[in-house]
Amino acid sequence: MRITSPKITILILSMYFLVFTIDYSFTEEQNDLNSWEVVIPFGAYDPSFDTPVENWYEPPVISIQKGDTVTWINNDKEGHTVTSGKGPGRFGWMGGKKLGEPTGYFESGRFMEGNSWSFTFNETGLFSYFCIIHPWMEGIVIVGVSIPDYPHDASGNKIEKFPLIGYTADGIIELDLTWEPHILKTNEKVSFIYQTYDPSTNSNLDKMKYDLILIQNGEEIFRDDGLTAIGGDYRNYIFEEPGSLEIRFENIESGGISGIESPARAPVDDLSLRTVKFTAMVYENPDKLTPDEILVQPAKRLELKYEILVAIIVIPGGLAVAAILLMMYGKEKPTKSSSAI
Ligand SMILES: [Cu+2]
Repeated sequence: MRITSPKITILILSMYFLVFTIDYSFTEEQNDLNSWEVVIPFGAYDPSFDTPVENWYEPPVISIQKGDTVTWINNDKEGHTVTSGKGPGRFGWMGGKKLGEPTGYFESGRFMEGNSWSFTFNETGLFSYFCIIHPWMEGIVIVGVSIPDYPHDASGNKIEKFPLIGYTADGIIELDLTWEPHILKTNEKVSFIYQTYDPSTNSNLDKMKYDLILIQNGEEIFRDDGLTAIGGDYRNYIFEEPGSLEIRFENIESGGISGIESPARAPVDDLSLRTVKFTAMVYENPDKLTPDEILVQPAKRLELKYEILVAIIVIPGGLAVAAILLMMYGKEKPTKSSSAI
């Protein structure tokens, strides 16, 4: 196949613009690990639609870790505050001249042009803030917790390897448990995968009945019964909250006839002996902690700019790529008699 140079140029340009556009939309201001800057740009004092600012606070939403410090720098010509709480937003302020509602968690007081104010966040959560002098100015700080790169049990011990192995109190049944992904996070699907064994022979026990119970922060959040049909089973779960977790298998007993002879097949007098417990920690997911409030930012410009980017770069870029692919493969088709496509 031969591609003429103008086509290559178009292809490269399209790719460049696509990549450039994608990069652009994910650009985030990030400094040192523990210190962050938010700039109050020139024009933030002005609530009108032709104000030169793109955002009242730049960036308007900042995601940090617990213990990090945020410094707000005033580059505007008027004094501003950084006040925890909910501002009325530009339209709320315009409509009813309402002022915001401070929560009292942090309050910078007025600081003037060229000055800055810092606050260290030692609590996790979503904190909105505003300027008490110019209440249309709003921003958000999202404080997550640091997620380790390995899983923990509920006592804070590192889980070194999977599967975790547990035994019933009577020693008759071994239960091996693993979960994917290994680090449990909120708002992300987890698969618990487990198998039952006869520890005396190390053979897989099929058709074992069990109840699976998930207890998080002392509260039962999931209960289901099942059968390890071919010696194993699994359940999926999505955690909504972070915190300590107990994964408990109860009432494990033979659920049917099997080809495998084992003491585990015998009737059980005391099912309370047939429990296996594991623990784990669920972490707050910093990637899926989205603000539940939408900020009204200064100008419609932002959206417009995005639309223009899409219209003039992404769509033609995509079309150019499609066209080139069509030209490349479209032309080749008739010449290839035995295509493996
Ligand atoms: Cu202000």
